[in-house]
Amino acid sequence: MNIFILGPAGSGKSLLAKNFSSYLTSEGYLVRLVNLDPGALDPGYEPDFDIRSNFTVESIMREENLGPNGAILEAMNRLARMTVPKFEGSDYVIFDTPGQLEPFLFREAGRIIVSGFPDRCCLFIGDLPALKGNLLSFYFYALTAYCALETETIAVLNKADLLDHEEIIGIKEALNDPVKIHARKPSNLREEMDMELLKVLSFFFPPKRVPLISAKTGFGFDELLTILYEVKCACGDLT
Ligand SMILES: Nc1nc2c(ncn2[C@@H]2O[C@H](COP(=O)(O)OP(=O)(O)OP(=O)(O)O)[C@@H](O)[C@H]2O)c(=O)[nH]1
Ligand SMILES: [Mg+2]
Repeated sequence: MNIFILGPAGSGKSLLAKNFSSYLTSEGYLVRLVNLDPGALDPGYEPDFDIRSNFTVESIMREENLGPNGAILEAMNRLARMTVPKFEGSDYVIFDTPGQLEPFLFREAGRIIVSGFPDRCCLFIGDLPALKGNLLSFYFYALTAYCALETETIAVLNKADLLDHEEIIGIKEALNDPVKIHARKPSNLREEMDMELLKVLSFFFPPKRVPLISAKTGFGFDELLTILYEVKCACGDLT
């Protein structure tokens, strides 16, 4: 299975790529690690394939006289045109991606890159301490990935080690019953809209499918792997 780790800047994609790969290896799987972030100075692991051996954001900036955002767009276009090794025969190939999500989600390049891999899914990583008061926008972002990439997407809340036990319980309760995100009855149209949207979004991201994890400590990795088994399951009933 090809697992694309996506998420906003600093959400913990690279650390998850590193530590979840080690976890899968320790579980007996054959794992390959691919760095698709041409802007990374040091992803923190030794990838089996590294896009930086073809180009970096910096080299494109110099060659094409572009700024950093233009260069990352050009990098993603180049990536969409090239052949990334498939590592067939591996159980899991983990792809680390850039924190600049726009070229992945709002341009053709992301879909072209991802759709080159038939047996695939995305992990959409959110920074839980930063998002805990705004899970709605996280769901929207994850849903954008799901729609744009036409790929099964698992919303994953990372950095759970930075929350205390009570906060974790509170978040789990809120995920299980999105309406509870509002402690009181909606008092205006905006709150009512949030509540209705959360109900709809929980259909795409069922509570049991939104693991709270820590890329740092490995908390939640077992749960994440179980969800990946379910995604692989041909039955398709993921609730
Ligand atoms: N406490 C804690 N820190 C984490 C966790 N995951 C990542 N971090 C820290 O968050 C920071 C960003 O982590 P990265 O793995 O570089 O995040 P990224 O999403 O790859 O960042 P970009 O590639 O720049 O978008 C680093 O300081 C990590 O050590 C986690 O689960 N818990
Ligand atoms: Mg990274």
